[in-house]
Amino acid sequence: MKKILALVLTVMMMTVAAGCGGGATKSSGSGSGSGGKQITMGFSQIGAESEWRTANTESIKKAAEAAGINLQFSDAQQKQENQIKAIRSFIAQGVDIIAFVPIVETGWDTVLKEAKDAKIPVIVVDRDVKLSDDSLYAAKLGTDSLSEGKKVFDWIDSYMTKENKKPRDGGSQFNIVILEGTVGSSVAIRRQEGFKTEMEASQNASKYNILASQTGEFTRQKGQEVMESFLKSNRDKIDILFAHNDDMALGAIQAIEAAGLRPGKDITIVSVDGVKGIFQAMIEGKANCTIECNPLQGDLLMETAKKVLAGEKVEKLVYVDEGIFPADVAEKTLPERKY
Ligand code: GYE
Repeated sequence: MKKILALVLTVMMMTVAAGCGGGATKSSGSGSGSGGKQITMGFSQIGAESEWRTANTESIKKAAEAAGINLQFSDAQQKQENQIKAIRSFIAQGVDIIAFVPIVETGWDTVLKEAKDAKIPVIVVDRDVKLSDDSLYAAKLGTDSLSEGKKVFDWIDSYMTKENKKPRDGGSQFNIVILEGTVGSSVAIRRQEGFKTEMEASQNASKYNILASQTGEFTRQKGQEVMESFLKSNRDKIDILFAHNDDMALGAIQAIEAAGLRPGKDITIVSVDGVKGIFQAMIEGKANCTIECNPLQGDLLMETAKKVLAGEKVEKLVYVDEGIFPADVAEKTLPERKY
């Protein structure tokens, strides 16, 4: 009797633990994974902070369904501790494989060691992790944030030159403000690094000055608030906004208009992601370019998971494809955008 009670309690605890960190949902994928047995994947998503993240989640859920993989999905609501709890509950449940988007790049060694000790392979998705031991993950899938940051500067430099722009304050430098992504995330660190190193290496480096740079946490609301503060102190000096994602750029556009300035004209705006909202803003002449960062990683994740579980060799690091979309192609491109 005691054994039955203990078993019932354990199952109840695991069910509750799997729900930690907000919306744990389970998709009842049909069909089978590798070797006939249906694969169960524990997936820890960081939250729903942007249009990009929503598209990333949708892609993963749809791909699990299509691949016949039983997805245990956990939403960490922007908290690393909820991700760690979710990964521990996946281990307790004995899932076949774990995948997660690391909200920040450090602090994962202990829990990934627990997964390794439990012989559960781990796939890192979208963002990057800093680990003491690369054997703690089977594969990393994502996008090249460093390259995205470099592309932003290169596009801005070519645009300011081609358009023969002049600094708004009559000085000799274009003043840049930057809305950074989540503090400590690999994406924010690398996009900033790529932008700055490309600017410093440029023959036009002396034409640019970073006036202010602050996190807008990848959200539209915070992007608007921080841009309001930038404008309060430097309304007539800002020439360029680099937003680490489109959502913050969209929030900043509202702040720029509220300050009586013309986004996309008085202030040149370049951001990263390529979500539909920024294409609409570019069509309206309120933004100038978006550097694509592809969230549609679901199919690649499921395919990689099946290979890992089948003991097949997989690339340790795979980047998904991404392009550059200036305003002059926005109208014809928007209809074919998938997110
Ligand atoms: O740029 C942003 C999201 O990790 C690449 O996170 C992703 C970033 C993306 O909130 O919109």
